[in-house]
Amino acid sequence: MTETVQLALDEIKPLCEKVLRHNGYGEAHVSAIAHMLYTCQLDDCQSHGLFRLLMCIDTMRNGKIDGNAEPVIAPSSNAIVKADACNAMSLLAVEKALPELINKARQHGIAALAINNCYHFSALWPEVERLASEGLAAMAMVPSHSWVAPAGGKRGSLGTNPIAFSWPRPGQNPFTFDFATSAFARGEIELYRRAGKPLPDGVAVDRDGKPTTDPQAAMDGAMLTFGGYKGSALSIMVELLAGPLIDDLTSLESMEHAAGLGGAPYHGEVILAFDLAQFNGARMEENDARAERLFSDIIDQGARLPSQRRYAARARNLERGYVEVSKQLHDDILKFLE
Ligand code: NDP
Ligand code: PYC
Repeated sequence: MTETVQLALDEIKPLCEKVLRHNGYGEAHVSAIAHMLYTCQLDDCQSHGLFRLLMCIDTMRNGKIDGNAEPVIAPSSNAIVKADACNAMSLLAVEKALPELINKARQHGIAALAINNCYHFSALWPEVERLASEGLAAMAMVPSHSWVAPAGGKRGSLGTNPIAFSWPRPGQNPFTFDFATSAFARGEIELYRRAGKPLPDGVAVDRDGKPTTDPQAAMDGAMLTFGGYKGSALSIMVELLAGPLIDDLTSLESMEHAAGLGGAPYHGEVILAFDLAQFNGARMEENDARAERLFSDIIDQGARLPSQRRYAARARNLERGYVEVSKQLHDDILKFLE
């Protein structure tokens, strides 16, 4: 069994902040990144919680990222907000640009935020849930590195390309999903490798294009999309909407940019926001009730909604006041303070 350590909730952010600061991130980025890591760890998102601190530090050590850049939000008269992260992590740009996205969605009914020139390591659900907390439905997408083979192929062309969606629900947590379009996120494969566990079938092929359950062979070979050609097509859509549409890099280009160094992929991000009030006018209540009827019909038959596990984990961790992380990860994080 994996050895774990308990981290009190009020220890998590200070630990992340100390490590990020010690490794060259400026205060504004320290705060934005630590907040994201805390938020994900609180919900037991093991692949994109504290584990991603390792990717943040690797990225800094590779020497290409700017740990102090101030994002620039361009003024616009249409429903598109453009934010230049200026070669920093994406999160500060998102934090600065979301208020303008919310304004524009309320003004136009639908609006888009394009973030350019960012390193990206994080889960997307906190961003779409922030918009849901404002009464907006939202979607977010990013490419990553070209680790994933298209359906029918055997070498990486596509990224792990997550899609997140959130729908606000009056008086309760939103309906949210957030997953990679690859069968497994890269972070999940890394966790299997660290734990010395074999992958399930259908996640990856090795360098020779043969199916593999060995995490290292999977990382050296190519990952597969979920749902065969359907996941593959969705992944291509993410490449297009969060790449050429917003004048930024595809996962292939992000991989080239990395030039063999590790660290976070470098590309853009697109976030869409929909104002339910503008779409519905006086019929908001009826349409909220119709959405709720659908959710009830799903739950009543014993199925669960996405994010229910996460919300339950959050409630449990808040109640007990700590999270559990693997000792191996905790030790690795502490090494970054040496
Ligand atoms: P998972 O496969 O762990 O889960 C994805 C979603 O499906 C969650 O919303 C989850 O809800 C839901 N879900 C899982 N099981 C069920 C079920 N039985 N019934 C209903 N819903 C279910 O996600 P991934 O490993 O693909 O992605 C994990 C994270 O990694 C995401 O947050 C993603 O944004 C991030 N990521 C980031 C990338 C980047 O480039 N920045 C690249 C790839 C991934 P619940 O949480 O409640 O279980
Ligand atoms: O888990 O696939 C992943 C990932 C890529 C970049 C950040 N996370």
